[in-house]
Amino acid sequence: MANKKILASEITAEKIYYDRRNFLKKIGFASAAIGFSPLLSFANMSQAKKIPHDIKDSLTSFKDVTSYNNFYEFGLQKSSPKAHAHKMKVDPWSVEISGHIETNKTYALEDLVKLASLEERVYRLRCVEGWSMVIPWIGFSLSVLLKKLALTSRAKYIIFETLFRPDEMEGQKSRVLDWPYLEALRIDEAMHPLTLLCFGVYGKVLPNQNGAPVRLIIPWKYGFKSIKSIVKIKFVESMPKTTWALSNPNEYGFYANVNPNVDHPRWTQATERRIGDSILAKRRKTEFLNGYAEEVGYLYSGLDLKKNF
Ligand SMILES: Nc1nc2c(c(=O)[nH]1)N[C@H]1C(S)=C(S)[C@@H](COP(=O)(O)O)O[C@H]1N2
Ligand SMILES: [Mo]
Repeated sequence: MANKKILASEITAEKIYYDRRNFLKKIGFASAAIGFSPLLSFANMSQAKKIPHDIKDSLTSFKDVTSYNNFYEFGLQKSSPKAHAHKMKVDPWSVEISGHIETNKTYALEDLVKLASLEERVYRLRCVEGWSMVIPWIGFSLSVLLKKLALTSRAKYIIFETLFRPDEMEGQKSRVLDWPYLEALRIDEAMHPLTLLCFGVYGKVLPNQNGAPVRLIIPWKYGFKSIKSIVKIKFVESMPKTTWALSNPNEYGFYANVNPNVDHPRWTQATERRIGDSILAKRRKTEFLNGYAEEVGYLYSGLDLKKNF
């Protein structure tokens, strides 16, 4: 009886996925024809090169990373994305790139992921609501992609757009936000090597609730800048209006740099609750630029961060 239990728990989702693929291969189905994206396999992700980091805190559990989420396209509760994101179809997937570049370009996901070898990077994620996690993301620097595109001199900002498909993303049927979800960065922020184009987490392809199949991670900014499930990228000349800044400009700015010295109008940003800590644990001190000031502080020299929050 005990034995049987162990065996059952060993049959993980990946194993089932793998066995099914091997089986289909043996019987001669092309993986593309049956809707797998062979380049985004578990095997790819588990081979990502581990990049050294100096975060001493332990990783947030896989369970918390994949079940306590913000993805308003699937509802407002932290549990909504996990409950509903499986309805989003992520294969086929492509990313359309336009604006101030020499020629517009569309990348199939399979081609995008091939632009560079994948890396596993452990980053802190600090949500504007006051909680944080430590997460092993997989991807490569967004700069790899940007260097392949011939930007014109008018490309000063980069806009990202999430999938808009209300039939699969039921949260989009309500007007809580102005859909599709839009985020943007200054080009120098986007070019910074820490800015990650992310395809996986914890050695696996991104679960839908974490923004499959491709999202952004900007570790020194509040989580809402790290836009999920990207389908469009556009280069523009002037600072665009982004989703959260549009919905409440007094509370959410364009920059959204993690800053313990600039409070949200309704709560402090000086401390945070690490997801997974005991209810009795003390809140942790939030670090300026989420602890990445040495790397990215220069981007904001001369900028009044109280005004440009
Ligand atoms: N498209 C889209 N991207 C999004 C969000 C969203 O609601 N829609 N939520 C953001 C917020 S507020 C946070 S904190 C992070 C959460 O990422 P995670 O669920 O993978 O931890 O995703 C960000 N990206
Ligand atoms: Mo967030």
